[in-house]
Amino acid sequence: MHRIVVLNGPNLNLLGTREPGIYGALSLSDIERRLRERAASRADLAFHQSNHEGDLVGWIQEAGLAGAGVILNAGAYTHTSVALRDAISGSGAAVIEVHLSNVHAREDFRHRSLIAPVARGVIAGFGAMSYDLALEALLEGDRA
Ligand code: CA2
Repeated sequence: MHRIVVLNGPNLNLLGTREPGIYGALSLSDIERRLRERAASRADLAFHQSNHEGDLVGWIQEAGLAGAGVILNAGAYTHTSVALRDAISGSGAAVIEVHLSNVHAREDFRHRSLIAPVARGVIAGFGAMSYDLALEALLEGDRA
């Protein structure tokens, strides 16, 4: 069974409450539910959210040690965090960076990701489906 850890960074706990025009109407629990339905018997999913950078660093390190794939929406830390980048490269975890919104169609400061160069790939702009696509990419990548 493939192990996949889904990590969500700061403010993503607010999904579904505000800014539906940018992030969609689904809550993070809704996203978790649809991802678990899609994964079904194909992957063993763990799902976490934290507003604290160190929590995300810890979960990435654990995933690397466990050989689990990671779907990471690092939120605003995407654009600022050397610590998350170092955790990914240092742990060897296979990470797919995801975003609900198309960050490249937004403010300039969202165009730069410190994580993208050490990620397997980046999926942005498809709302909750960004997570679905990342799941498929991780499962397909394991078959390649
Ligand atoms: O599009 C994404 O998934 C982002 O990672 C979301 C982050 C943003 O900083 C990134 O640039 C792109 C922000 C998440 C904040 O989510 C909220 C949801 C509802 C209300 C307020 C914030």
